[in-house]
Amino acid sequence: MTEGGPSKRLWYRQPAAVWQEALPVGNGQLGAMVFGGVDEERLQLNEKSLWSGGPYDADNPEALPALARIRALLFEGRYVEADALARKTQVCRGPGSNGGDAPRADYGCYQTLGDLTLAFGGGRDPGTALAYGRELDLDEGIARVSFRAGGEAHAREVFASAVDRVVVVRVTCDRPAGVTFDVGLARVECARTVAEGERTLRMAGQMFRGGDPVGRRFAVRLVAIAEGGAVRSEGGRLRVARADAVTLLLAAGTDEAGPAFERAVEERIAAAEGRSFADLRARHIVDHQRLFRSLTLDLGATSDSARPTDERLALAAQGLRDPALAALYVQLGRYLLIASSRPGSLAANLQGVWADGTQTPWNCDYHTNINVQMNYWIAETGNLGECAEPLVDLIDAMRAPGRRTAQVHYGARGWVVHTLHNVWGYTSPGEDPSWGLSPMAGPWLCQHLWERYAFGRDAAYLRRVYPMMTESAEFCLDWLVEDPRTGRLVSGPAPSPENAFLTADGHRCTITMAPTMDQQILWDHFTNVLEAAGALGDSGELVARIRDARARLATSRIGPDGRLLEWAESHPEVEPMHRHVSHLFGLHPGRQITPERTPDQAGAARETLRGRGDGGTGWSMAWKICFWARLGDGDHAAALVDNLIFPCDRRESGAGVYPNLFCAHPPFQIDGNLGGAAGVLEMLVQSHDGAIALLPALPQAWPVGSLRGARARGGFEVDVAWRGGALASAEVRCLVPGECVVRYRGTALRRRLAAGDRWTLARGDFSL
Ligand code: FUC
Repeated sequence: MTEGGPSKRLWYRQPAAVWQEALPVGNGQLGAMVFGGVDEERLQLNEKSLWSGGPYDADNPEALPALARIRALLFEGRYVEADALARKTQVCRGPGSNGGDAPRADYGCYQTLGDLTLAFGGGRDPGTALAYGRELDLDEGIARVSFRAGGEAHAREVFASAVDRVVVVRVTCDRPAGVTFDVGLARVECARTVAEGERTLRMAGQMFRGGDPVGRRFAVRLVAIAEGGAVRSEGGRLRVARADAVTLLLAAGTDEAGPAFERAVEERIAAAEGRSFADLRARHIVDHQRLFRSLTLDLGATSDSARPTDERLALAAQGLRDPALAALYVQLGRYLLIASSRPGSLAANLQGVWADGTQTPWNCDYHTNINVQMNYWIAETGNLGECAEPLVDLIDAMRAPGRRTAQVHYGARGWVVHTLHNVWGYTSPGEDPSWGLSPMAGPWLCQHLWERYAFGRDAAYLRRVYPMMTESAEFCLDWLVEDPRTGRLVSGPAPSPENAFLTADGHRCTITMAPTMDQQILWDHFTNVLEAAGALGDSGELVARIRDARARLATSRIGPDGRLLEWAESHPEVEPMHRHVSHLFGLHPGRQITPERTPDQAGAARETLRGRGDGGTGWSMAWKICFWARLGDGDHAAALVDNLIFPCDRRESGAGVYPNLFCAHPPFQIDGNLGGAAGVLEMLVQSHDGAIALLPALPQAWPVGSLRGARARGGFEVDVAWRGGALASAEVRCLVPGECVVRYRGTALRRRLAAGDRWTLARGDFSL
């Protein structure tokens, strides 16, 4: 076992009994959950593109003819009729995601690749293994298992190399010839495993598309390399006998990579075989640390911080604060993004890349009314910008199907995507408008295109993504209509995800014109496009139309109870504590509402959050950390950090974290991991409002600490250290020349910086 430090290591004194205790490794494309059994090791495998289903045209020709009528009904306040007509027409054609149960539907489902099992066969009882330890070393990106049995020291290491594109398993024993085990590779359906020669297994198959296994093809290749002893194949398994040490190499691919995918898999194994284990491991660590070590975080520790992770969680449930656990949660979030989203891989889905079974929750797809966006909130601030590349690719690939959906559903130019998206290019609405109709999902996604530029200031990159942004803005211009009552431009019909309201006569409805979230997203998107146009010198006709439209957008309003209105009118919510807090988009991740520039709206946002409460699903609590951080209330944000990093089995709602710190919606959803991590960083450094704000929401619970390597908009890297709850020192490193404004507790300092400049600041500089 290594001494990774309490914020860079998860560790346990027993093997994983269930999936939510196993430890994840991944390289963007491949994922493995390591169980660490004594007698049998199980690695549950994933390949990011392994989906059932296939492309399917779900665009609904009945949508457009009904659109104007629904809008007219809504403007007249005839919500019930509008809702009924929307339910009939503003939905997909066919079963869509089939209520989240689509393994055998065209929509499809992300599924397990299968299990790699190592059966040690000694009949060893985990209880008799001594000094058992299992860890995930976030700093090296390696999962480890070690124990003593029969007087021998056994050890395993598992990692997923992004450089060599293989999963590597190393099995060792301190006694020569002490390694003996059988290797199996299997999948519950649609796959066949055969041995090739004496030391290779090949598993291949084809996924279901509809009722038949005629969908995506896949292949897995595993080779066992023994040092000493022997390997032979028998009945589709490999038998390793009396080796000193063994390295297993596993590669996998699907026909998503093209018809020659099987050859590519073979080539990856052949290339990896040409390297020693030490070489593969060293290359992996260098590659992983290049990303992982770009940011360090120290929030302080207690005497309990060095205890096993599950014990730390149990203490957290008793109300004991372990600030290093929050730091660990941040670093785990960064680790999970590195492991599930690398340039060239598909974007991180609802579970990143790790998902077991053939019916995964919500088909483990891309949900776009909070989830996939939240996955990437930590990419830029957490100094992992390159990990956002798959999201850029995902958005780019939505455009072609999204143009067709925009035409068929709305007669609009540009591209649209709704709440659901899968690897087959699904952009139609979901089966029910209350949750499935999020026409502003595309503009929301485009925020990430802009953010990548805002942080990196790479003009070549901006030129690449600018057409995706403007084309989405073109959709918005066609989609917006004038509210006959106010003359303002409004979005709709659309829900406020996924809340419902009561009409004056007590009916439950979900669809309106001008839901607050949509209006805020539109402002944000138009603002980003205008700033991008400015950076690229585009002053064309489209830009002028966007500027005009932005000035005419309906804006957020404050209700009689002091809260921000969720819908254009003041309707009572059916669920006042609803998990979504969509109407605060402008506070986070948007930048329309800030305590400095829009104090009234910020105050209304505060009331809104008080009304919604501090509970909710995993991602809901993560979002609330971000909101309170943006409101500058560190103690409230920290209370939500505590709420989030709480053992989910100790709470009726089931929300919190599992023993392996995977976030529980429930079930596991990675958004809460990545969004919660982003929230903690948001408490320490912000840069959305024209200045780098140092410690904008530092809670009393973290009086001493430091953060190094955070990224800020404008092309800066920031270190900050604090003592006694106050700034001790800071350094801003300039990556892109420009003016830099740093703010601490209301005082702003300004300096022009050249690339490479380091600006060192002390507390006294802010004349405190
Ligand atoms: C959104 C949320 C749900 C869940 C699902 C995957 O629709 O409202 O809570 O996270 O995505």
